[in-house]
Amino acid sequence: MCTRLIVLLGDQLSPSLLRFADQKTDQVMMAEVLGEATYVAHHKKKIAFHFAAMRHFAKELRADGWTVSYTTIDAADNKGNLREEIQSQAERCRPDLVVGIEPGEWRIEELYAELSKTLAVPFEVRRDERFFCSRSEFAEWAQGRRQLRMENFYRIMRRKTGFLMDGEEPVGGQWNFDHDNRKKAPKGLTFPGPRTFVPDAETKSVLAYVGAHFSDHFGDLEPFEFAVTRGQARQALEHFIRYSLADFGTYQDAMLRDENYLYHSLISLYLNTGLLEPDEVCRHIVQAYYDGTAPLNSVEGYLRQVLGWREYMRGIYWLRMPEFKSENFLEAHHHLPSFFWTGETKMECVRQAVSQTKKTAYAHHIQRLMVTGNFALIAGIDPFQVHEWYLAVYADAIEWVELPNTMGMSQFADGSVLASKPYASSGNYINKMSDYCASCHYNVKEKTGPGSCPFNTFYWDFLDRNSDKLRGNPRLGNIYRTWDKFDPEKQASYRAYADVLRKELL
Ligand code: FAD
Ligand code: DLZ
Ligand code: SF4
Repeated sequence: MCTRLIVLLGDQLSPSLLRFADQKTDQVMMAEVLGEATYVAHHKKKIAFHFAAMRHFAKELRADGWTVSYTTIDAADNKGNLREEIQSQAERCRPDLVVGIEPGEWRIEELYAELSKTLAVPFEVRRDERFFCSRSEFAEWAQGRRQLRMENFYRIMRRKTGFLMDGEEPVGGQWNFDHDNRKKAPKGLTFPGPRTFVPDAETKSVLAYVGAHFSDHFGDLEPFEFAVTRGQARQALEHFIRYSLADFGTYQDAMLRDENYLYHSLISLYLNTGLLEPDEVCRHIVQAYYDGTAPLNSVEGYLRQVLGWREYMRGIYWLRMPEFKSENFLEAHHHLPSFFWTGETKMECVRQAVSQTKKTAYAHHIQRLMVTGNFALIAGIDPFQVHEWYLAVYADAIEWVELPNTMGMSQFADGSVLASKPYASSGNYINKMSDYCASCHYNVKEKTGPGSCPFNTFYWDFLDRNSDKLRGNPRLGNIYRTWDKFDPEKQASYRAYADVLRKELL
């Protein structure tokens, strides 16, 4: 018997979510269920990370005095899905009230709406207070605006939180220091890499289970080096601040062969499951600037990702779901090529991004946006299939953050709601920001025809194919003027070779 039964999901591993609750009378429930591990075929590391982090969190809650009913994936009475687990725990505990916290995915939002009608006891959904901006606050900001630009939203968040603010003015006199950022990584840089952790006995038993039962899922299970507790996640953050933050901004967009992390933090999976909270991350990052250990361009650049982009993506997700998921503004219908799963392609940039993803369940933002995402966009792959791929393969992928990044920012499937123009580029951008092209089968300098970089042909073909939808975009005016100046034979050669590539690659 308990007064309230509080449901915590695998991305709600934050004690702060229990601030409203009473240890003496309330009970927490958590459940590892097959349904959550298979609604898309998640990367093995992602499943293991969630189960291991959930188990460790439950243990910490119990040590802290909470009563936790926890169903492991191998429990004989495991119901296999959240609906029945919640129903069965509610019957067992017979509370006055079941409490859920705002979930991170639309399908669970629907489940909660259904449970509030069908459960024998009242079901209440509480706000997830870990975010700086509530869903309703974002909706208010968005109302009546023709364009929802991240930069405007970010400034409001800076003012609201006071991070890097000098009264009403931004510290350093500017909101954005990107002109100091985004350099190619020169030879000779050393990268500390993220803090790694050795699995304990609990995590090892999860790894054994996942290895035995999810062997058909994408990705390598081991080595498994993620943090699985809040304490470890904090160490990972401190390690990043100490060794990488200072150079984060400058080389944020760089890509190097066989370098998985460069100066990136690898904390999105900890933030998205709640092992770290956005407020503690922002406070520690900003402190590094005041302590003089990291320059403003890096600190502001990092703050913008967490306080700006992350909150903005969540706001857009809840504003635009459920229609968002089926949008396809550019009417792209090709199937996702098999090399997204195997990495077997002669395009070195794609090979690097996919094989690294397979090994680590991680790729940094520019690999996701300008390599795999860019390829899918300009080749005309169905955005829903692209979305399902990103949701499955990255350890940090929860739909509220993955879907707007994929369907909105990367695939332009919402037609300019999120991004003011498509993130489409030829091989030139990849060559500028990486060392991939030097060892590629294709020649980035060749514009089209056999042996040329496929990104070059697909780029112009993409603009040409989507001319009726994109030509009017003021940010694409110059590029369409360039296309219009190509003589008709040159234009025809791009179109013809794009057909050849589609047959070869898709
Ligand atoms: P860093 O580069 O060190 O950045 C710091 C933090 O800023 C991240 O941990 C993250 O919390 C936040 N951040 C940075 N960019 C974004 C962004 N665009 N949106 C939201 N938060 C951001 N991020 C996810 O957390 N989950 C996803 O499923 C996801 N899917 C993506 C899919 C596509 C197609 C693209 C283009 C981007 C996606 N991102 C996603 C955003 C971004 O790529 C990752 O947050 C980042 O690569 C995580 O690595 P990191 O922790 O090393 O980040
Ligand atoms: C990703 C994931 C996995 C693999 N397994 C579980 C699980 O067994 N139980 C659970 O509560 N959550 C899991 N998660 C995270 C959920 O998918 C996430 O909580 C929902 O998508 C709601 O945001
Ligand atoms: Fe990628 Fe083209 Fe460079 Fe090859 S040449 S690595 S396909 S951008």
